[in-house]
Amino acid sequence: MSDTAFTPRVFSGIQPSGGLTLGNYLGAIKRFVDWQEAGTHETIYCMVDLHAITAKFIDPATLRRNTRELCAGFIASGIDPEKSVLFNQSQVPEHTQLAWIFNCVARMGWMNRMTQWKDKSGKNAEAASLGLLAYPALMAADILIYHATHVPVGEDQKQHIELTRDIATKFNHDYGREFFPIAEPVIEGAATRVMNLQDGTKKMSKSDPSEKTRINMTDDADAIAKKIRKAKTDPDPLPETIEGLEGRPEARNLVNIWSGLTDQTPAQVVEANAGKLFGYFKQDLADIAVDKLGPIASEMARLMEDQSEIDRILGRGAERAREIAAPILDETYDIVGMVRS
Ligand code: AQP
Repeated sequence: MSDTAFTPRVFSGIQPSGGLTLGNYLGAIKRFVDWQEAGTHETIYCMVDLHAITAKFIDPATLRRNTRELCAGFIASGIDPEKSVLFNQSQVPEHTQLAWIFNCVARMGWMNRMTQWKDKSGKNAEAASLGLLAYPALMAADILIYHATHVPVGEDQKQHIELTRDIATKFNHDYGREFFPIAEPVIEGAATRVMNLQDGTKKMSKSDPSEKTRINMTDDADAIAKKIRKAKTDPDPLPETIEGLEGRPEARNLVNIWSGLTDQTPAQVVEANAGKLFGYFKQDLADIAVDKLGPIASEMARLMEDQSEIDRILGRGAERAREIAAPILDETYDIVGMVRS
């Protein structure tokens, strides 16, 4: 395997820790589809089920359902399992095998500095799982087991990609080989950080206890419209220019969502709606959201009726993933000095 020339390859994953949100769709899946359609890179997308059990206990039936529903969400949004490799992480054991090597490369100080670890372990880090602390090393393995060169993610994952780069750099340096690529995070567009509908300073999250804070990709038209109508805003109308949204996080968030759904820039959205009261803006935004998301939700429901077909797609995806991952793991073991007979 060449030490310097890496196949242009995109990898990204989503946790089946709950139902897909509009944040996951705009910040991740919609952009995964763009990479797939651009055809410039091989595209590999994963349901990271091993990550999903790091933060809190998930009932096994729920985890299985979430994983299949996430797969349906990928496909309904435009990921074609023939064009992209689509699979769940636990069916490709090379991820955890490489993660062990990376656990021995990463330093405790690096892991302790991760903001997601600090946020999710909260005030009682002693009670958090070891898996939650090690999460970014597994994520580095998810990416590097495919020698991925580009990783499209939302803003919140930037620090983990930086850690992936640090792990690759240290491995390459320690073993004196340019074996792992230094993967580039790709964080683009207006909707890389979709915020909570009730608090514009917090990220929209699938595990937030309140349903009102997020739009789920399985929500029906009524639920979408209601959540947008009830989204928190301030009393002022839309400003004349984008600068007028400064210090108005909830207003900015709705403009970003409009932008993400329509592919207009936030400045164009503001210009087209200047002076409009939020009551009307939210009504129009609800119509746009229902129009875009409704067909995805219906297709997800249709796909979920045939779970054996979803399992077949995941099984085939895992086989294709292993064809890439297994030789990279073998060579890693060889570089590290594990006897292979
Ligand atoms: N609100 C968001 N805006 C933009 N992008 C987002 N992503 C997540 N939330 C937003 C992006 O979606 C991809 C998959 O994320 P994940 O499911 O692996 O984990 P997460 O970032 O922790 O997402 P959640 O919804 O907040 O999950 P929980 O609640 O389980 O922690 C990533 O590219 C992420 O950036």
